[in-house]
Amino acid sequence: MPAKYPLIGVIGKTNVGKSTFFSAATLVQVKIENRPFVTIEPNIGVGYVRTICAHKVFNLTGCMPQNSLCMRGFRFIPVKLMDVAGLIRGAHKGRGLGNKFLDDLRQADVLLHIVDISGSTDEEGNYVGPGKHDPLVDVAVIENEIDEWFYSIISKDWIKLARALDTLPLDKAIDALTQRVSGLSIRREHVIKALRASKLDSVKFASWRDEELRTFSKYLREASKPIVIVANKMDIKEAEDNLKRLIKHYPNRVIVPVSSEYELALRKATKAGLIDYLPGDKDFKILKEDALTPKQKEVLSDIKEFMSKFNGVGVQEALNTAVFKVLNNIVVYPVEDINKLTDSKGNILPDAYLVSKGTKALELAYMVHTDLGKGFLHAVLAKGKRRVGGDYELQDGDVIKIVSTLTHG
Ligand SMILES: Nc1nc2c(ncn2[C@@H]2O[C@H](COP(=O)(O)OP(=O)(O)OP(=O)(O)O)[C@@H](O)[C@H]2O)c(=O)[nH]1
Ligand SMILES: [Mg+2]
Repeated sequence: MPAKYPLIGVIGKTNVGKSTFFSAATLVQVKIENRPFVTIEPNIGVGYVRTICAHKVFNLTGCMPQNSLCMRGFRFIPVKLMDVAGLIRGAHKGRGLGNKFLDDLRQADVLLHIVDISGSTDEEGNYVGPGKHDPLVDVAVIENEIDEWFYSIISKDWIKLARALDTLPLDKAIDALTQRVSGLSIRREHVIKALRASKLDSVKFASWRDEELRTFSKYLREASKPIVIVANKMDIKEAEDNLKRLIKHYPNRVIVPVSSEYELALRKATKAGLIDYLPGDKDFKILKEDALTPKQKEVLSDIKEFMSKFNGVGVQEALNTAVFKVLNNIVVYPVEDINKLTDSKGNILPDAYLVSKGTKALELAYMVHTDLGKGFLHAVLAKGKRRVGGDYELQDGDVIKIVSTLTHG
């Protein structure tokens, strides 16, 4: 199984800033307007998660990244982002643009739920001005639409499937069920988790009624497509009280305060050479004071103030939270030369792989190349030149050489 980039789905009510967030994270230019249903077809782009680069950890002067980027000692590793059309209440019954377009997110590993925390848009996504709408309502309404979408896929032809599942021992039934939902990027462990959480692991499948099916679908969605709440438009005054209420109301949810608009402005200013800023920084430096218009100066000063208050503008934090905290991914660096930390061509720390916590050295070997896996002998960690076996559990930041009888990978 080759290493795959995590796919992050950007979802939310219409006109809350999904495309602005997407554009800020990927610098792909997309349509952004202050009215509902601007985005119709999905936008796909590449964003990055940020971590300290191993070359810093190993006290090297630099590296030669191939599958990722290194800037100022930070490794930026690609992730895929997908921005889809907006939802409204009743989308699963066909309101607005419906929810069929969510099928584009079948392969998503994690969802970012963009919420207009300033409360500037009503239930239908019309602009009504800050503080006029309660964003807490949106969280419940939109996530219900997501769960309805999931339920409609899982429940399709259920009776027929359930009867077949009941003829199998539980272990095989779980395999068959996983197979059936694999198009939703659902793995066996997700199915097991959902069965346990819904206390349905010893109940005959064919006896599930609508209620059981809904409960199971909800847990399965939570396990396979966890949602991070992005409290967007934090730059608007009214947002702060709403954020406090949101956190109080959802104490167990992962919530990241963000200003997508500020991040987009910072990235554009960086591209234009006006400022020095790396996504995820908590501050920036103005490079060309003279080239700035009074308006630009004013905006940058507002952004600076915001950043010191919120520890940055939040877009990078949202991506990092989704991949590292929620998906529990870690970063590992496969190399060929364990002394120089290079690949066969002499590139220093060329590749940074995102893998799930718990991934074993042998599994990594297969991800790098099937041959490396097939001929696996052992692995060596750069730290302490320690030799480890195939069942060694990789740790975040590991630089590792796979020793294999088949080295032509
Ligand atoms: N103040 C502020 N405005 C924002 C922010 N993010 C987005 N907006 C504004 O919100 C409006 C809607 O932004 P979009 O990114 O088009 O929203 P969307 O969710 O993609 O909308 P649809 O595709 O129509 O569903 C635009 O006017 C943006 O400039 C933010 O962080 N702060
Ligand atoms: Mg949009």
